[in-house]
Amino acid sequence: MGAIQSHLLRGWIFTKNISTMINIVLFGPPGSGKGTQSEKLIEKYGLNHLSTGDILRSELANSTPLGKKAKAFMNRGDLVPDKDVIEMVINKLDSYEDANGFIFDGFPRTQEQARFLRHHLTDRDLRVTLMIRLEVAHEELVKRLLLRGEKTGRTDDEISIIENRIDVYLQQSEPVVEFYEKMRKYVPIIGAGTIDDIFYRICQAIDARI
Ligand code: B4P
Repeated sequence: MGAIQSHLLRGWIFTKNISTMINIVLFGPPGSGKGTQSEKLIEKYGLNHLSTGDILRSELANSTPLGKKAKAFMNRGDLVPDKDVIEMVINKLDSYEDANGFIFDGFPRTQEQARFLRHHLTDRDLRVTLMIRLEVAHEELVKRLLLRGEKTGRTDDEISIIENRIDVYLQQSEPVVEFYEKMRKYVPIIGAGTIDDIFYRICQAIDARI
């Protein structure tokens, strides 16, 4: 039984915790600053970080069966199939012992993943508090990712792969906005400017909801 489920069975203190949990979906194109802002949000709100990109890179580095399968998709800048990502997320969520909530960084990226997350949370009497999309111009995204590629050697930060990741985002991930818009959870945030200015805007949006 997962940690979140067991909390549900342990009386009012845990029920109270659950009702105050903050679950943020941090969404946006590659290079929009999801990872950067997640680090700051985790510190401020005491949340667990669930980055599907980070988990997949770790699977790849450890040459696990999932990592071997994901490698080709990631190297092209395509999405890893929903079934594999969802299975991976279930395992990860069930491994957390305690939390004020989660930052879902780079997940969901398809409507199928969004539907899964809603069901998974609803089954545990939980919900997404809000979905924040970081909005950044195309040229700025490319500039940031090329710079990161130079600094870190991350292999998918290469121009043709970056362009494909942005196309994939526009075609396959953008419809996720509509999913959360219908639920009145969607908040667009300008993702240009200094890291601290963007963080301030995100915190204002979160604080207005909690
Ligand atoms: P991710 O790791 O999620 O890669 P990403 O979308 O490029 O986002 P990332 O977090 O790295 O970048 P950020 O916006 O923080 O995914 C990698 C791959 O994994 C995908 O292509 C896909 O194949 C697979 N995958 C992951 N999740 C999946 C899912 N749910 N389903 C299917 N497949 C999945 O940008 C950070 C860069 O911008 C940094 O260099 C930072 O320093 C810079 N930056 C941030 N804020 C800035 C600012 N204000 N000014 C200047 N630079 C800034």
